[in-house]
Amino acid sequence: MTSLSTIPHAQVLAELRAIVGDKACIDVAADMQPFTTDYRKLYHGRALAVVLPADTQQVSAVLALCFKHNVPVVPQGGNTSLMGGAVPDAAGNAVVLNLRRMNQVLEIDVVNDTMTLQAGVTLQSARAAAEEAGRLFPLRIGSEGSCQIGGNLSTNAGGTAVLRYGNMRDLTLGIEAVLPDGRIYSSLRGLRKDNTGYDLKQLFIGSEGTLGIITAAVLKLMPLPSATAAAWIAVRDPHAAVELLGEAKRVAGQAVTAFELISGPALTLVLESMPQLSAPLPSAHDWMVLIELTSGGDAEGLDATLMQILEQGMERGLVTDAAIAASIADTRAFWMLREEISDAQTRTGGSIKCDISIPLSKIADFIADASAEVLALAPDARMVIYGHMGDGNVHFNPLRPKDVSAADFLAANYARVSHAVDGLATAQNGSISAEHGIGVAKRDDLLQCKSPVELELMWQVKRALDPKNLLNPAKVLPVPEGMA
Ligand code: S2G
Ligand code: ZN
Repeated sequence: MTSLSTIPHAQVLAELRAIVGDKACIDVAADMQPFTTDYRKLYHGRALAVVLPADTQQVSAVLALCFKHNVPVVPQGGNTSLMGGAVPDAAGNAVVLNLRRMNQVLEIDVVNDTMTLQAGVTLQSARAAAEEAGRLFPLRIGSEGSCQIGGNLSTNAGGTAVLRYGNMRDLTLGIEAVLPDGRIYSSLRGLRKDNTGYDLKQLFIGSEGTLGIITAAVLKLMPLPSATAAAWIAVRDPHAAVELLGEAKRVAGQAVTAFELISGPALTLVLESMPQLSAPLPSAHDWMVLIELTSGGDAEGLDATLMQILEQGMERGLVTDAAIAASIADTRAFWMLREEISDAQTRTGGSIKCDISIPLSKIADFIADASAEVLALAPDARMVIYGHMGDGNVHFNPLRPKDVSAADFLAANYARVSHAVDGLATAQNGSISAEHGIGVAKRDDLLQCKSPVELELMWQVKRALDPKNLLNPAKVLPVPEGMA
């Protein structure tokens, strides 16, 4: 165990217990395991201790102690990171600081349309609290039952409603965060306009716990839609999907809430993995779209709008079949098929995750080019391609063939396939991580897609806020050659 600490670990543990209490300080390896292994069970770290602080003051005291004694700290919410961003490395000298005990909704102001809550509130609880108050908190991702608001903020989470409502940066008015030295930064103001100096909250949002630990936030609330219309549509190809999206925006404008692309292999994977689910269309298709419209108006009007989009799509040869949700249960069934794609990959193993965003005008060509490159490298890979086409973001996740083990498929293909796909995205001025963040999985890939000036600036910010490099060390920022 390589220790950086200036005092014996036993003393660190004693001081941690004095801050958070015995029960909230775990140091038995077996008990720490759920906190030191990532969601996809790809990263298996070790920790000096896991602490579960009850409030911001305890977070501050823990960070001040660790800063004083050079003890690295790994912030953790629901531990649903796909990029290894929320678990320690194998050195065993870090403290994992898990926020799940800080799970209170502090205020809902329905006149100001804001919700103030602690970072450890799960996304599902936050959405439920908003709905109880007659409002919508619109962030929607499959892991909502376990992911926490703090983690959604630290990765600037997106999900399936970004097209209409934006991502966490767009949904946040203020945050509270604890700096590596224990100082508390607070901008918990519910103001939609505040031009008083730098917008510091945006430094912490999306920084993956490397600049400060977000402990609370003020989030925007939206009107609860009174009408929802959804359809599962078979489209000719991704180009047709892009054209159909243009038609939907022309006809329905802001009402277009979600527009998800799903490849045939992605749906097949879900149906094979969950045989109790029904296929949404009578026959198989190479490309499909799940579209959802919502509005504050009447359901009949919205249904008519959806029908108009489908008729136009049929007339223009973009749409070859469609199933329209006849009830909320149908809509939920469509979303379950879509949201199961992620877990079905985790259960199957051998998924090469490329979370790409590309200008919408180029996304169809990218899908064709990347598919050709991947199939040249791994001819039998299952082309699990799906996601938020409306935001120019697709999860381009080649998956192992059934007769090849995950270990063999990843060993043979992970590096070259992800390099090829990321390289194509970068060449199109796209992003190699649209919503999942960098963690450790994509850290060194930033050397290929970030300019030296961008990396220098990020390191300058990191050094200014975390001069001892103790907070979530070795995450996000690669060390450029020659840099000390
Ligand atoms: C999605 C979930 C993570 C994954 O389903 O939209 O962001 O497995 C993904 O790709
Ligand atoms: Zn996604």
